[in-house]
Order: sequence, then C-alpha cells, then structure tokens
Amino acid sequence: MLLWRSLTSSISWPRPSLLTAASVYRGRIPLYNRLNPCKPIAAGRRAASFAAPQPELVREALFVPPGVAKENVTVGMVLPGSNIVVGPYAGDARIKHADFVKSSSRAKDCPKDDRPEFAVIGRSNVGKSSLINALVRQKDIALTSKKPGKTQLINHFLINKSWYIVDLPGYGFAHASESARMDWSSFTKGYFQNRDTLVAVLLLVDASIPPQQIDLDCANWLGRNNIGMTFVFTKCDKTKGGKGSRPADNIKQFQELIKTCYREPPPWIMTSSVTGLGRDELLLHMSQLRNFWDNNEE
Ligand SMILES: Nc1nc2c(ncn2[C@@H]2O[C@H](COP(=O)(O)OP(=O)(O)OP(=O)(O)O)[C@@H](O)[C@H]2O)c(=O)[nH]1
Ligand SMILES: [Mg+2]
Repeated sequence: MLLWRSLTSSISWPRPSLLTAASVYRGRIPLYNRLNPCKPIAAGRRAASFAAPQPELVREALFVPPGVAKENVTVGMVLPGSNIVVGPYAGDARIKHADFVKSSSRAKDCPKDDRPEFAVIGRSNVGKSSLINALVRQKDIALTSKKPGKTQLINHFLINKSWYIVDLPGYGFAHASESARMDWSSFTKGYFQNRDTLVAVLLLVDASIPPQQIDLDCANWLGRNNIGMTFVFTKCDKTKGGKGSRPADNIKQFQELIKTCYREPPPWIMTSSVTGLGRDELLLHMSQLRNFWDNNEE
C-alpha cells in the first residue's frame, strides 16, 4: 500500500514533467472504448485498430502503474481521455450492487471494517454526487443539487459488497488562507488522516471553468499528507457557453500549474456524468488501484 501511495502522491519540489491534456499523444486520441472492460472489442475491430497508424506516446506524461515498465507502454495500454496506463492489476470493473450504508458526521463514526475505499472530493458543485450516481448507474443514490453544499456528511456506499465509494462534503465557500480553506471541515480532514483503508482520493476538478486556486491547494494538501490521488475532470460535456474557455484548454492550464509539483505524473481522466464519458475507464483504473492495494495491504 505504501508503495502505491508514494506512486500516486509523490509530490516533490521542483521537478518538471510534461503533463498536459493534449500532450499524452502527439497524434490523435485513440478510439474510445479500446479498453472498455465491459465490452471487449471484437476481433475484427481489434485488428483494424492495430492496422491504423499509432500516435506517438509522450511517456513522461503517463501514469504508469506497478507491474509495467514505462518503455514497454503502447498506445493501446493508455485509457482514452486520460494519462492512465492499464497494468496487470486491472481486473473486473463492473458494478453489480451498490448500497447506501450510512452517513457519518465524524471520522470515527465511519464504517469499521477492512474493505478498501475511494473518497470523492472537490469543490462544492463540482459534480461529486453526480459522478457517484454515474459510476453506479443509479439516478439518486447520492443526492445532487444545483445549489452548492448539498452533501454535508461523510456518506459511504458499498459496492459489490466488497469496497466503498465515499461522498464527502465539498469545499470552497470561504475566501481565506490556504490552511483555513483546507480546514473546510475538521471531520473531513480527520477522515483523510485516520482512514487506513483509503486506497485513493478522486479529486474532482471542474473542466468547464479555468483552474481554481482552491483545487490546487487541495491537491497540495493531499500530496503533503501522502494521500494518493487521481484527478477526475468533470463536466467535460460543457463545451458551449460558460466563460468561453473549453474543457480541453482548462485541463491543459490546470496541468501546467501542477506539473512541477510531482516527481511522477499523477493519474488524470476526463469525465462527464451527463454523457458517461470516462465512466468505464475510471472504473477500470479504480480496479487496478484496488487490486494492487488488496495484494499489498500490510
Ligand atoms: N453538464 C454537466 N453537469 C453536471 C455534471 N456533473 C454534475 N453536474 C451538475 O452540477 C450540479 C452539482 O452536482 P452535484 O453532483 O450535486 O455536485 P457536488 O459536488 O456533489 O456538490 P456538493 O454536494 O454541494 O458539494 C448539478 O446541477 C449537476 O447536475 C456533468 O458531468 N456535466
Ligand atoms: Mg454532493
């Protein structure tokens, strides 16, 4: 577990990397669905995709999991819309059951068992609850709202009776110092520091708006506390209206801002809870994090 944490949260100052949304490939993004775990690609389509010219990989921008050597990575191993390489720990990513378990107001009230869990965090209104609903394909298992601040407690959802997804309250109301802003809720902080079963944090970032300082502060706080994270860009369907900038540009800018902070590029993925973009890919990534954790738990 410690090895994985150091891989996903290896924050260091300063060591530049080439982490930009557009720079994982120097060609076109590979076909969506190439690694969809639920729908294997038919032999004919597979053959056709191998025959197509392969874009050049920018290996320095990739998140390479344990069990994979960077020099052996091929385009087909990278999840579409992400920098995430799929390795030998990836497994069955399907969700067959999802049950709401409980809401807790304190870390010590959270379920006490040794099942692995993923925490979903981000600014209020970034789409945390919507992402959970999209992942489990249930409309309202997590409550959503147009008004920020809907989720006020730590909510545990049990998946396939074997692991948890946790919906946490959003941060981002106060205009205050970094430390004050990160103290968005003492119980949330307490949760991160005391939850031994935490496999990784999914840090959600709204791709429909330019980078926000508070998200960068949150990433830095997680990094300093050695908590593994995956950046999940939300609302990637919002290509029109808003403040005029497009998700791809916002993601690129965000990555420019964080790229000097990491020894190895952290995993990132583009999603939309409206269109389902990135759903299967994110679940596959979570399966490899989970399986690695299961196999290396101390
Ligand atoms: N277009 C679009 N809208 C989204 C997406 N995800 C969430 N939303 C909308 O964003 C709003 C906030 O979504 P929530 O899922 O409640 O956000 P949250 O992060 O859980 O918010 P809090 O619980 O208040 O912290 C809702 O109106 C959602 O419909 C997305 O991928 N695309
Ligand atoms: Mg919510």
